[in-house]
This record gives sequence, C-alpha cells and structure tokens, in this order.
Amino acid sequence: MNLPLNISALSLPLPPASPQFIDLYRPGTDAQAGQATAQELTDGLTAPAASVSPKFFYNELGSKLFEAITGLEEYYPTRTEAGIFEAAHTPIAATLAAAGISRPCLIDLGAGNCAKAMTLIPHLQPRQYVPVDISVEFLRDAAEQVQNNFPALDIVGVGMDFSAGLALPDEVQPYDRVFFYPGSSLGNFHPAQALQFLKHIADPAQGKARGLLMGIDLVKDTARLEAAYDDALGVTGAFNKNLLLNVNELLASDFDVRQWRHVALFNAAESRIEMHLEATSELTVRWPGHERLFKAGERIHTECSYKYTVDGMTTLLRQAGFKHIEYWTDPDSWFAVFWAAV
Ligand code: AVI
Repeated sequence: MNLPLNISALSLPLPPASPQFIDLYRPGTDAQAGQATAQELTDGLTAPAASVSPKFFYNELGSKLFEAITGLEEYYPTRTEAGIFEAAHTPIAATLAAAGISRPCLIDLGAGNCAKAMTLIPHLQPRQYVPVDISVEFLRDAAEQVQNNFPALDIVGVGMDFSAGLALPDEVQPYDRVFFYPGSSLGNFHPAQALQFLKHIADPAQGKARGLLMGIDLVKDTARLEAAYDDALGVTGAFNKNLLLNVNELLASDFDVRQWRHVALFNAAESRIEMHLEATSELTVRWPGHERLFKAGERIHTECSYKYTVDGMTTLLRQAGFKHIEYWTDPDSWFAVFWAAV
C-alpha cells in the first residue's frame, strides 16, 4: 500500500544536534580522583585555621543557588557586567577583529548556565564554543540550552577542574582561542595564584590562547560589597552552607548545616570579601579516619573574592605577559571588562 507523502513533515527544520560533551572531572566515580579530593578536603579541614576551597560550592544545588544569587538585588556584579557587554559588544568585537580574530574558538571558563556567553555569541560569532565547568551535570544541561539557541554552533562542553590545569581535549580547536572568564571569578584566586593562572593563559605553549576576555569586580564602598555577599533573603548563606553538604557527599563526613552560621566581611587590608562558616556551638565533625573539634565561634574559611582597581589588574595582566590591554567599565566604575591580547 502506498502511504501518502507528508510534505509538511519533511520540511520541518531538523532538531539541533546535541553538543559534544567530554567529562574529565570524576571525583565521585574515579577512585584516584576521589582520593585526591578527600586528601585536599582533609588537609583543609584539619589545618589550624580550617578552610575549604570555593570550588566545592559548585555541586548541582550549589550551581542553582549561585544562579539565584546572580538575580539578587544586592548582587550587582552579574547585571553590571551584563550592562557593560550590552553597551560595549561592538567595540569588543572590533578589538578582536583588529587583533585578527574574526571567528574565535570561545572557551568559557566556569561557564555555569552559559548565560553570559549566550549574550555575546551573536556578536563574536565564534567558530566553536567550549563551555568548561566543574559542575558537570549542570553544564551538560546548559550546553544543551546553548545548542537549542544556536543549532548550527559547534559546541564542545568540558567537565573539568581548570584550577588544576588548562589541558583541554583534542576536540577543542587549537587556533584563535579566546578565553572568556567573566563574573570576576579570577577574584576567587589569591593574587599569587591569579598571576600564575594568567601566566598560564598568556603562555601560547600552554593554552594556545590569542587573548583573554575577563570580567573583574572593582573596589568600592564596604557596605555595598558586604551586602552583595550577605543578602537579606539568605541565599548566599544557603550557598555557603551547601558547601558542607557537598563535602559530606565527597568525604562521607557528618556536617550538620544547622550548626553553622554564614559570615561575610570585607577585609580592606587584603582588598577581599571573605566568606566563612562559623560553628554556633562546640561540635565535632567526623569522617573516615579523622575527626575535628570546632569550638563555638571557630570558623571554616570558604571563599575569598578579591576586588581590584583598574590599575592593579592592568599591572597583573602585564606581569602575566599579556601585550595589549583594553578595558570597559559601567558608569559607576563598579565593574570592568578587560581584553588582554597574548
Ligand atoms: C563566582 N564568584 C566570582 C562569585 C564571587 O562573587 O566571588 C562567587 C560568590 N560567592 C558568593 N556570592 C557569589
């Protein structure tokens, strides 16, 4: 029997291809990676001044809580940076073009929900988009979203901890690489580590970069800075405490989030916001082979968020070896977007 040919069905647009995805971050499933993570966490938790790296904020719930933070009234960085990109996308694209980069391979470090890159993609017209994040499942969904929005775009999602190195898989194009590092995430490194990281990007033998497009939060009044990290709704407090749930998962520890208080303060001498978790009473935390007693009021340092001046960041970029530096700011000079060419 001849079936009637459905012409309209044949002319429907094809669904977008799925992005490629390469997962290089497996602390929960890969025994060796799991051991290294457990050791790193144990070292921090048993140090006289306890600390946990801020990278442990970003399990799936942590990424969602961070996404919520970016929408808070008090958290000005995200919308201020978005305003700069909105106002300056033409000069930014022209600056890349002047450097001979017309269709970059855009490598989005700490891509999260990829929202920032999605606003830039129409203007920068990347040949390939490479979102990179430690929060693997969250990134997988975000990369799908980007593909839905840009069906023809070549996307290679990479799940990895890039604080440990920038060795990208072979699927990432080796030419015209532009590293995109928005959101002032560089501020979460100590300045010496930030310099190392920038040197790494500026070294063509390492990341094969042509340049770096980066957002940096600038020094401003203490009250505004502290409100951004201690919002009235308590979302940042939940984000901070969720780190303990992630540690429980990775280390099989028994932190009880109800016993901890969120603390955020601006350390002016170091030009950084510090986030801590403070024990509300004396308590003991246990995990396989270890335990730690915390006195009431004792803290775990969970994050530094350094705030730079334009001059300070320009100096750091030059020290790292970048040759040509430009920047754009908002009208209040709260935030800056830097272009640094290799
Ligand atoms: C990802 N990073 C740049 C954020 C910051 O502002 O340092 C993380 C954050 N911590 C608390 N709120 C947001």
